[in-house]
Amino acid sequence: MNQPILNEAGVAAQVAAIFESFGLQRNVLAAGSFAVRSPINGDEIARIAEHSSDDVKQAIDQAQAAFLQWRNIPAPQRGELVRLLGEELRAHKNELGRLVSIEAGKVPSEGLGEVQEMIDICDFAVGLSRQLYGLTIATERSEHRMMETWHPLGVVGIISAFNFPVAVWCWNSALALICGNATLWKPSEKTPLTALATQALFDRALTRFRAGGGNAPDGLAAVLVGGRDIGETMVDSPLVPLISATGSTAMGRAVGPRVAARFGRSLLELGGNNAAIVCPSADLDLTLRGVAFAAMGTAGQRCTTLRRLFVYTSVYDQLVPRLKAAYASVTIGNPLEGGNLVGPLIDERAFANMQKALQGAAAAGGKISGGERVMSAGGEAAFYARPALVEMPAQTGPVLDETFAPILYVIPYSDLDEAIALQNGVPQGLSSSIFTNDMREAEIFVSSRGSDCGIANVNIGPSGAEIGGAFGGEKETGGGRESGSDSWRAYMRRATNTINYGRTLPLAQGVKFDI
Ligand code: UN1
Repeated sequence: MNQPILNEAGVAAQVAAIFESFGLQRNVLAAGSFAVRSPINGDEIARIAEHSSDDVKQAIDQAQAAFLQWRNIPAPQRGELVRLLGEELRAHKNELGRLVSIEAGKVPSEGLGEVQEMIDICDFAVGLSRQLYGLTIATERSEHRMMETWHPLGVVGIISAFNFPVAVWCWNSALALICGNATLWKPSEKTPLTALATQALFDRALTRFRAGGGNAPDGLAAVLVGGRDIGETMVDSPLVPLISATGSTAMGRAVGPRVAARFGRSLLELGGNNAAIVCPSADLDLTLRGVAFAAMGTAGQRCTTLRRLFVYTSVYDQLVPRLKAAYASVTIGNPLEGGNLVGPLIDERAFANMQKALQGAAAAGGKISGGERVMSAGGEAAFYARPALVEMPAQTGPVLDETFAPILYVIPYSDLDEAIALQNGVPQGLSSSIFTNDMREAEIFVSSRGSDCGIANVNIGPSGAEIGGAFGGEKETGGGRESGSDSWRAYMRRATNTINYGRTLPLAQGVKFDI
């Protein structure tokens, strides 16, 4: 690449134009000392203002005050605000998607796909705003009624990662808001610009909501830019009853116990070490495409990325050479230039971690194809890598870890139970797949003796989930569930109500207490 990719006339100018089109001042991009870089070429694209711990405390107080008002607004009206957010996202999908590409390095269809997830969850939340159902429960006493009611929780603290810089906020916020909560958002230090842009779209929706007669307090949803201390202040605050954190298992280990120490709730979506099993009856064309996207897409930087592949011995020699050919030919480079399927790793450290894992794999007997740095793609300060396919003799060494990079470990197997045991034999439990046309194998895989993950798919790779399902996983993945199904319950508190509409006072369990 001879010409600079990001310069004043190029991508930095695009960032400024996107900010302006969202109603933000261009000078926000030069308002402080918090440096933001694009992984596309490693260049600095902004220096923004950082929030202090005092700012965070103030924001928590303001969010708490907002919550006290917002909880009184009927849920379907709260849904109207989220509907307007969805409209803003639809209207600005291209710009926000491009900003995701610039700041997180995603190829255009994945940047746009991320915004589509936001739109989808807004639609879902709007419908849900009329469906926050509680149960009516049979009571053992006459002239009594027993029911469950769901109430807003308070301020929800959201900690998000660089790889889905905006969608994960939206999964949490769209639900939290319709449930009657206020939200505070600490985005990844690597991707604050997309957060500021998203906040601007939220503010536009809020203005329109108010113009239409809606009653929404200030401080209902705020973004806090900065480092670890911002997260720590939220994590330790008794005014933040729920912390929803997405990131590494190490981060979750720091967050979970601290929130638990004050009896707060945490919703953790942590590391994955996702596997797929390729059975003898698998449709190998479909498998090839499913594996390629799941393992190489987003440069291996999804928490759902396919990292381990167990291939039945009789199809190994048909599938693995084809996979190797796909790995050798995949287009790697600037995600803003048409046609590339694999963009950059987020930074140098990600590349170093990838190389370390590959060295560990080689030491454990792995045969590596790919994995090298692709130098011409973005210059010295950018880190593009050819995805690596590693044929391993066994599940050892780095295969047991989540390395946030495009490495696929391939291991042969000859017995389905053995393959399921291997697939479950790691500390993480996010997502999993089986490729098979044998109904029995498919059903075993999704049964209680099959995959132990939060997501178990058939003839689909482990990544790229729709928002309608509950998203999250078991074991070191943290146990939280976000997004669809009944995940909304995590953002509310449940009350059991027993109502006596009679004139006597029968006690439960037949207890007598006559005075
Ligand atoms: C993540 O990587 O943190 O299922 C989320 C998927 C996406 C979400 C990934 N819908 O791959």
